[in-house]
Formats: sequence, C-alpha cells, structure tokens
Amino acid sequence: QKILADELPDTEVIVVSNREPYIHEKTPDGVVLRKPASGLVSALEPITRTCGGTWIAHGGGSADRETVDQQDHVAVPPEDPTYTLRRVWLSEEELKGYYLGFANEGMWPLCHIAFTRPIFRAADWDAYQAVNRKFADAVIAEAKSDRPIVLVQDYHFALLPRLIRERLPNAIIITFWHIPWPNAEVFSICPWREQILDGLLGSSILGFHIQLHCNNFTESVDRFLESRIDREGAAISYKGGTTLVHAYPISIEWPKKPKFITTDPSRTLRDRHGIPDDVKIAIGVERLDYTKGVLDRFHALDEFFTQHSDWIGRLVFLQIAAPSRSDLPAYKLLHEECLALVAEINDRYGTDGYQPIILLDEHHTQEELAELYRAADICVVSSLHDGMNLVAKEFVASRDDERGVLILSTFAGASRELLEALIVNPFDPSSMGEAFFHALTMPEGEMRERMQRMREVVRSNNVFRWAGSMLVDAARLRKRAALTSAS
Ligand code: GDG
Repeated sequence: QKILADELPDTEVIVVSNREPYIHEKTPDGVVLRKPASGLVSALEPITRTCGGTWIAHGGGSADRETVDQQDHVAVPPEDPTYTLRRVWLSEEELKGYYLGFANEGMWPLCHIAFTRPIFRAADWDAYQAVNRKFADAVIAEAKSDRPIVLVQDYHFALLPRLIRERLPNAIIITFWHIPWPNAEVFSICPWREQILDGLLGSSILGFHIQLHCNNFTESVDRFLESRIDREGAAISYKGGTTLVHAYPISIEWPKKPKFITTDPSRTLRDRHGIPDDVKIAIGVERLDYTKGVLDRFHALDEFFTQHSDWIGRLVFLQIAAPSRSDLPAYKLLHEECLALVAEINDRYGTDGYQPIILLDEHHTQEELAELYRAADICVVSSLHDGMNLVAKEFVASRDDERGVLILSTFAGASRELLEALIVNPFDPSSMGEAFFHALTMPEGEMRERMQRMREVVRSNNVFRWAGSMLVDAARLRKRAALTSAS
C-alpha cells in the first residue's frame, strides 16, 4: 500500500486470475462466500485486500451455476469490503476448452514435467484464445485510466498481456507465472509455443518463483522468437517493448498473532480421529493433484514401516486431499489410485484400533488446516515438481511453539529458501522413508533450531515483500520510461 502511494501515486490496481478469491457456494443456509483451496488465492488475497482495486475472475461457484441473478460486481471481503470482485461468466463449452482442456490438460502437465503427457487439442486452443480475449475486454471495461497496473495471474492467461498491451499501451502489466517453466526442449512440445511466448512478452514484468524458471523461459524465447536478450539486465526486447524477467519467490501473510493456541493443540484432532496421545502425527495438506507426490509419500511410509517395524502403531499419517479438477480423467484416476494405496497400506499395517493412514478427501476450512498444522509432529511436502508450495510455508508460520519437522521435496521452489527442512527426493521412497525416521528421532534442540531459522525466513520473505518487490520494479520501469521520453 505504501509503495503504491509513494512510488506509483494515483495508479489503479487490477488483478486478473481464473479463480475467484471468494466463491459463491449454495448451502442449506443460503449462499455463502468461501475461499477456495488455491495457492494463488492464498498469496494474492492479502495483497488485494490491503491495496484495494478490482479483481477480475471467472464466477463459477455452485450458487452461480444455478441462479440467474448473478452479480457482476461484488464488494469483498464480505465482512469488511476493501476491493471489488468483477466476475466474468464462462459457458460450459468455454470452460471445457479453456480451463479443463488447454490450461489443465495442456499447460499444467507441460510445465510440471510430472510424467503426465500433455494433451493439446485445436478446439481447446480456440477456446483458450477466446477466453483470453473475453478477459481482455473485461480489463478494458474496468480500467478507469489509460495507465493502470494490471496483475495477470498464471498459466490460464498467457495471451492476455499482449491483448491488453495492444489496447492499453501505457499500462504496467505484471504477469506472475505460479507454476514452473520447463526447459526449451520440453516447452517445444506445445504446438502454439510462439503464440504463448508472444503473449507473455506483452508484459512489462514477467515473474517466476525461482531463477531456474526465468532461465528456462529466456532460453525458450531465444530458441523460438526473434528477440534481443539482455541476460545481465534480465530483460527481453521484442516487438518494440521490453519485458523484465525476474524471480519473485511467493510467500504467505505472516500470522499477526497465534490463533489457535491451547495447551495441547493436537487434543481435538486426537479425540476426533481416536489417535492415542503416544502416537505421533504426520500430515500432508493439498489439493489432490498428481504433481504433489501424494502416492510417493505413501510409498515412502510403506518403506519406513518395512525398515523400522517398531514404529508400526506409533505413527499416523493424516492426509488432507481437497478435491480438485475432478472432471478430468487424470485426476479421477489419481483419486482411485490414492484410495487403493491407502487401503493396501492400512490393510498391511493396520489393526482393529489402528489405521496408519487417515485420508480426508474433502475441502477443509482454514481453521481446520491451522489446527492440523499445529498438531503435527511432521509435515510432508513431497511434490514431484512445484512452483513454490505454500503449505510448507504455512506449516512453518503456524509453529510459534518452534516444534515440528518439515520434510520437503527438493523439486518444490520452497526448498531454495527453507534450507533447514529435511530435503528429500520424492522419486526415492527408501531415502524419503529414512527422512521419516530422522524426523521422528530428531533431538528437541535440533528441531527447534531448524524451525527457528525457517520461521525467520518466512517471516521476513512474506507475501507483502513478494508484491512489494514487483511494485518497486514496476515503479522503476515507469520512471525510466518517463526519463527516456523526456530526453
Ligand atoms: C500454485 C502452484 C505455488 C489446500 N487444501 C485446502 C486448502 N489448501 C490451501 C493450502 C495452500 C493452498 O491451498 C495450496 O497452495 P500450494 O502452493 O501448495 O499449491 P497450488 O494450489 O498448486 O498453487 C504452487 C502457488 O500457486 C502460489 O504461487 O506455491 O507451486 O502450484 O494455501 O493451505 N485450503 C482450504 N481447504 C483445503 O482443504 N481452505
């Protein structure tokens, strides 16, 4: 807010993302506004709440699908509104092609290199282009000036920066790509690679979580487009414009004060699931997605029980698996595989009063997640590939008792910052199994020291710093442009 006021006065902020920060859900008590399970929303909502402006997103909650009096503009957050949510309505056909098809069956597996073959269909590409144009129209309709800051979010909108640039040449367009960018060879699989790159280079700033993804993007441009690349200045000049390509590691809002302190934070959880006090608790929290390595952590647990059978009966794994993209075959299959593997492991090691894995495959409230984070002895993040991973940071931020061990995949962007986690290769179940043993037998002093260091990192590299660094760079670009045009 301060950076905006000082460095970019009188500049309106427009955020564009596919997912809404508040979804309208139909419940027996009427329509309620609920925050979705989304890393993008977790990170960006505190920023927009603080800075104000307009957030443009697709309106697709269960209440929207059934009612006819959908509101285009909604003041949010519901309890204390500070910004406007502008909803864009998409037909079933548009959603199928643009969202389920091109974005989630094409771009998502392409960028994650998670051994799920990307599917590219010409009809999906047509829908993707059309929906990007529809969102460009919404940005133009909402912009009150010719020089707004537009924050474009994620792989759903690769074409949007160029479409906005053509109609608002003086806008500052900051695009953030929340998922990895693959190397140029892998990226070349995409039949519309030139158009995707051209679209993104309409941005003033293009942000990724880590330098590796910036380098991969720059190499892809070098290979497929005629452009001038200034590697030292991290800038790409193309079609008369310049794009700064920079790493901005995303983060979370540092909790203001501990919310759920009780003498024993695991009490209610133990009572609810019948977990005795002397049994340790490991947790996993995610949308059920094949990039998150959920099956792989269960294989590691299996390995751990085989190698350290004295731990059978003394460790329970609680896995939150919020349903996600469940209309897609790859996600349906994952859900089935997950249920089967959990049943197999529970069958192998379980007894009448003991189930080693408790799978909670439903959406949970943020309060429930906070309770879980605080109750856990171990939190496992075993992504096969992940832009950042906010669960790792949320776990660390929740632990004001400085206890608990984080087991973290080396393939999550978060592993570049949370160096004191137990860093693992999720493709190697036996070494990940040993990480369970290390975590469970870690001396108290070492556990605290590791947690203290990680907490310092997350407290200082919080989400306001993430947004602030992009805005500072944007202000610098605007000043430089003003000086150049004056000289
Ligand atoms: C993308 C990138 C990047 C999970 N289950 C529930 C729930 N969650 C919340 C978590 C967390 C968020 O969802 C998940 O964030 P991640 O970062 O782990 O993953 P993606 O959704 O894949 O996010 C990722 C992120 O964008 C930001 O740039 O870090 O790499 O893939 O906040 O707490 N929230 C609720 N109920 C659940 O059941 N309320």
